[in-house]
Amino acid sequence: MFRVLCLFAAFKAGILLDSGMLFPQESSSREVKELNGLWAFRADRSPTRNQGFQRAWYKSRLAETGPVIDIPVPSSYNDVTQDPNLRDFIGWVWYEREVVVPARWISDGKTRVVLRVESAHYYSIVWVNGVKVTEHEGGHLPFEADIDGLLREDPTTTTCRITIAVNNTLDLHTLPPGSIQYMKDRTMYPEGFFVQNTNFDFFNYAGIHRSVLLYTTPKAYVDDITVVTDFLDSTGLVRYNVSIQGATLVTLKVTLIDKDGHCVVSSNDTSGVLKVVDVKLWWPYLMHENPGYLYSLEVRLNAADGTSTYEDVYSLPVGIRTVKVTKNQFLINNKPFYFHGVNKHEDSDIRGKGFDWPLVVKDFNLMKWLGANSFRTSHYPYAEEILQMCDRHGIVVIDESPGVGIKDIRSFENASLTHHLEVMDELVRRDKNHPSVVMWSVANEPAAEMPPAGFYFQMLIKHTKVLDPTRPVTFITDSNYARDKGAPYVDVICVNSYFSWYHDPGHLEVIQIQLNTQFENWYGKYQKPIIQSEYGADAAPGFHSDPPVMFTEEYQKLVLRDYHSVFDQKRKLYVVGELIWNFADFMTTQGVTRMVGNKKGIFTRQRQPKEAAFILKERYWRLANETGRLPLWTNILENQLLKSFSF
Ligand code: BDP
Repeated sequence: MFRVLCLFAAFKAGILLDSGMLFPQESSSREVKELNGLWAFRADRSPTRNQGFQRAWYKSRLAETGPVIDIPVPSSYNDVTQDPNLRDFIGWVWYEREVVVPARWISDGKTRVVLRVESAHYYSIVWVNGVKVTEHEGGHLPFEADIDGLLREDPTTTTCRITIAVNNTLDLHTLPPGSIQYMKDRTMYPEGFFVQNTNFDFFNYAGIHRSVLLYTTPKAYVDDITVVTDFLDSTGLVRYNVSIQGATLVTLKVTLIDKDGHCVVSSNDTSGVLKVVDVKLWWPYLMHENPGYLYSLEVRLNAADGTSTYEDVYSLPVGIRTVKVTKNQFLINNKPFYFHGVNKHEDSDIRGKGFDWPLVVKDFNLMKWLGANSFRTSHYPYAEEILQMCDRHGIVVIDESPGVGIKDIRSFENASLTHHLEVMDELVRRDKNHPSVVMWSVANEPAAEMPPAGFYFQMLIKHTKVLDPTRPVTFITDSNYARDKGAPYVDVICVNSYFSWYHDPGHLEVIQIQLNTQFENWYGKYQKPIIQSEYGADAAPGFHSDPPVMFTEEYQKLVLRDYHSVFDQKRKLYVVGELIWNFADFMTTQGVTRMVGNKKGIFTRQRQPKEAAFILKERYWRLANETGRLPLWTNILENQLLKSFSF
């Protein structure tokens, strides 16, 4: 009973945004039309970047107001042409695509048509047939507009012209923050010269990075579903809440279906607790023989108004699991979970941050090859399709907001905090139902020592816990424990450190002592579980030296080895995870410390292993063997692996 009460408490908190953001899905009542492919494109190169608005480029076909080029969606626009000015462009760019809308979507009067952009970086304005339908701030989360009303205004035309203007400029109150600096000295810089300054270490790729699509629902529809899960002995508990739009008189049927398609339990209420006998829990990869078990929650709605009847069907994948934190453990389904994983970026050759299925599948195969059971979405929310893969494969996720590079004191002002809170609303609203997401990270390495940081993080973390009281919250720190104003409020301490790299470069002999001190200090002060959320070293692939020097593959391997020996002592006490920086090399802005990007990947940007990858692979499989239960097929592989290493 107490558990059920807790589940109810979780629900009361709710989500503050007033509409849902369910992933678009085809069903017997819904259609999806992807608008991916080539879009017409023009960067507004006028000195003010404002010509597109002055000349109302959205009012007619883009090709009628000037030259256009082909740009693929999804993709960053930066690396697909030979034009250096487009690679480094700052300001408004314009995308346009015409689409034929099925006539029945408009003629039947019962259909809601939604235009959805999964992500466009950073600020977007959207027009349909020249009429503004929405605008959105933030480069990593979806936004939508209902457009059927507009389409019905002229039912004779089924062609609709979608224009999206996207601006990548970052200022002190955006997330991530940045600033524009104008260089006015004409003896040194050309007319109109300016730069975008940022305090983060990845290329500010821009454009429409994920799918754009049209989808339909009936006018009366399932707007949102929230599930929170628990279990008692062998009975699973799925507390659910369905929110409906477009009708008040509805009948509802909610059915939980297992993987074999059998109905497990059902209900006719819009909210309640479903009891699942002989529950199959959702387990992480390498913690159980059968990881990533998903039920499906089918919600079927029937509604009527004076003239029409409506039926809507939506199926939500549901993994039944719990997450808890003690003072020295991270528990999944009440069992200690040790994160042995990676930090990633959405980043690859040519595509930049553009979503790409072959890349996603390759990365999952590499993570599984490595024996990684988790990753952090450094330093922004990733595509929801990636979280769906995590749900299915049992890869555990620390879900991070784009709060990276908050270093200027003005970025702690109210305007920034308000936006940061909104971003957390959007993030939790999108990702709350993913069993793979086990913790929210509100920021990476903010200037936590600045006076306003304490209030800022207290607000942010409190707010996130109200949005979702069922998951722990953290922010990632690189500060000294004594200066860190956020640490008192987090559930898990996540620390980044680069001993023998940014500190004492070249001195491998400091790693063990400094890492030991780091852990003892943090744990001594806060008595909370600790994750080493970043550590690593750059290695230019193919660079070798013995004795090792920085930037060689040997040096990267030795840094890992020394960190690992301390992790092995502390993981028996209170260290609950280690995430290498980084899974793969990635692009950064140009600078003297970066040679064609950041080379701390254990894989190259093309996803080929450096020597360090094999060190990590050996370690992660060994950890999995000690801490988890491997599936049958991995035992066979593991035996082969053990034979090839001498421990
Ligand atoms: C960390 C940052 C990460 C950087 C990394 C590095 O969190 O974004 O890429 O340093 O310098 O402090 O490689």
